Amino acid sequence: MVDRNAVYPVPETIAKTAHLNQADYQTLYRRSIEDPEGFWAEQADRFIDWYRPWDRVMDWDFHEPRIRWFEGAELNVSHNCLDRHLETRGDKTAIIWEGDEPGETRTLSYRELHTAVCRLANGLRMRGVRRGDRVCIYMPMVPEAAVAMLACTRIGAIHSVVFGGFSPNALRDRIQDADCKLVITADEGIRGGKRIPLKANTDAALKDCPGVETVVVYRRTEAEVEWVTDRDIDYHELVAQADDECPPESMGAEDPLFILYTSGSTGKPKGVLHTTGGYILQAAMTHHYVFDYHEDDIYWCTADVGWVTGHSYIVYGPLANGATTVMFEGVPNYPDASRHWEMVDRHGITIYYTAPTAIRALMRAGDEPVKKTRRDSLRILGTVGEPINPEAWNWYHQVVGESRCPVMDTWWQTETGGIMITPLPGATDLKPGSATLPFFGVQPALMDADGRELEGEAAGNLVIKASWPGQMRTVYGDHERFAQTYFSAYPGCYFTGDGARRDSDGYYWITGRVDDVLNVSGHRLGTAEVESALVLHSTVAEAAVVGFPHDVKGQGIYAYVSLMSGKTPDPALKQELIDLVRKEIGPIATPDVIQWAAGLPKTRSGKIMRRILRKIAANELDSLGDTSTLADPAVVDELIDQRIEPK
Ligand code: 6R9
Repeated sequence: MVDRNAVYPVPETIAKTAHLNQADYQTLYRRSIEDPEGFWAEQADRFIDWYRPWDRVMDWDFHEPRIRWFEGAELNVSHNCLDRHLETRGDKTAIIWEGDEPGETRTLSYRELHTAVCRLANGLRMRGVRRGDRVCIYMPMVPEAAVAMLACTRIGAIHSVVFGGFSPNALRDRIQDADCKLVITADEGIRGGKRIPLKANTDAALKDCPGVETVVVYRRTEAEVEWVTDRDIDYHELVAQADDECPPESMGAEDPLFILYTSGSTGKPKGVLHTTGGYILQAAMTHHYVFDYHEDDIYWCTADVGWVTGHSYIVYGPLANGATTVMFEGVPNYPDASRHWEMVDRHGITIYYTAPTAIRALMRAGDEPVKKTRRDSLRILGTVGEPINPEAWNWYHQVVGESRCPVMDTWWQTETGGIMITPLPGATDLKPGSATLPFFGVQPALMDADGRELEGEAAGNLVIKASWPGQMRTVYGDHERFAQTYFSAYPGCYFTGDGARRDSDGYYWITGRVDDVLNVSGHRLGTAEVESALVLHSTVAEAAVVGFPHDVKGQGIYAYVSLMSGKTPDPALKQELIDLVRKEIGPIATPDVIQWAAGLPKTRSGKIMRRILRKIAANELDSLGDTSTLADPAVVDELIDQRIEPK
């Protein structure tokens, strides 16, 4: 049985070498809140190389909202991740890459990575990419994905990485929204032995993207692909023609660095915009403290560069700190459930950062695949993406880390740029399932439904009361949506969309989203996105999508679908709807359950009561709550009768 009140103090071995102990954390945290300008100026000096200093550390107002950090300063992110390391770390391994098949590896030193980035940066320029232009990166997990990101930052182009699991239509929407002029992709990706037709997907997406002038194609599998003369160019041909010296652009601290699309509770995914100075500082500094990073660590974050975790903790944070970062192309259970642990042994990994869904999936495979490996190089473990249940935390701590490695449960979001609530290895006693305490400069608070701040032990909606350098600056092309989404619910505060509880030690326990955002295997999805895909089908009158608790995925997707009158449901139609969702969004959005619904529970004003639909999906029929306000309470009984138990 899991002891839910257990507290794990800092292990002796960690305490001996840790950058910070508990008293250091408290002193620094207090300083970061009482004198943010002084604190952040010091950190900015320490972690980042600037071409020109700032005129002002911060200038923000959540009412407008307006957020600026280090205005007036100039820097270049690729310089910070590469050039400044060359003198002391030129031959140090920057990237260890492991392919989908075990043992297929490549390493790039800082010098080699620098050259690769300069060449591609020049190649992009030859293709007409200029400062401020948007470049879409739709790549598998190969080093060239990181090279592409860094090449953009080198010339001041704004990248928009789109996860390789997204469908052509999802890719098209993102390219159109950011008005990208160039796409970097690959012939195919490979994950878990399966091929992903990235170039074919790109070709399909680009049918409706006239603004794209160039497609750069990296050959991963050498598969035969269609070729559009004049538009398409082979990655190797492009870089072969390009010079290997490329002076970095001097960028303003508030110049855009990248756009990354993420799901919200309404409408299409939003283009989260991050800027240059604040973001890179947040990424570098959190990577250093949260993982207690030391020069000889071998660091592995198992995310994909298509998500924010890959941006901040595979590429930007580790490389800014001159670390060796591992990039893995495959999946945790291919060829078997020992893969990650074998990789830990083979590469001597010391810091391992993954998602609860991966931990739960591997936990299911039992202890044997773990125990047959050594894992004695491991020092620090981390998790991110969703709440981790104490059972999974315990297994991770005891079985994977042999009770020796502290587990950093890091809470943050695409919008926050970097880690916000987290333990620090040498400073924080751990409680399984709690993200514990705020990082430097972060001021979390809990709000009740009426917008009143709750004190002490409490549960409510999680907001952040003051800006931090890595905060998103706007929704690309739609500042009003930025204001509405994050700053209207609790005026003067940033609203996270998450609920949380604070215990008597001031520890935060994130309980999950309080809006209509799903978290499926750590992937964010809006219920509205899935619903809009379903209603595209000509037979569908209405659809309502909710999440339900899923043992491995965290949440599964339960869809209630009403058909147009006269249409009759059948299994073939179900398959058509599933295919439609996969086509519109991608396989990650595949509904686990589709239940035909003659009617949906609605208020008299016509609002769908999702609360009731969630209860039915979760089979919590005793706590349906008040259904008397429904326009037609009888629909609930019918939905319950026809409920489908998820597999
Ligand atoms: C980094 C990332 C953000 C949402 C966030 C929350 C959930 C992330 C968590 C966590 C509990 C943690 N989340 N980390 N919930 N404990 N340690 O995942 O960004 O994809 O934007 O998702 O993920 O619900 O609001 P993103």
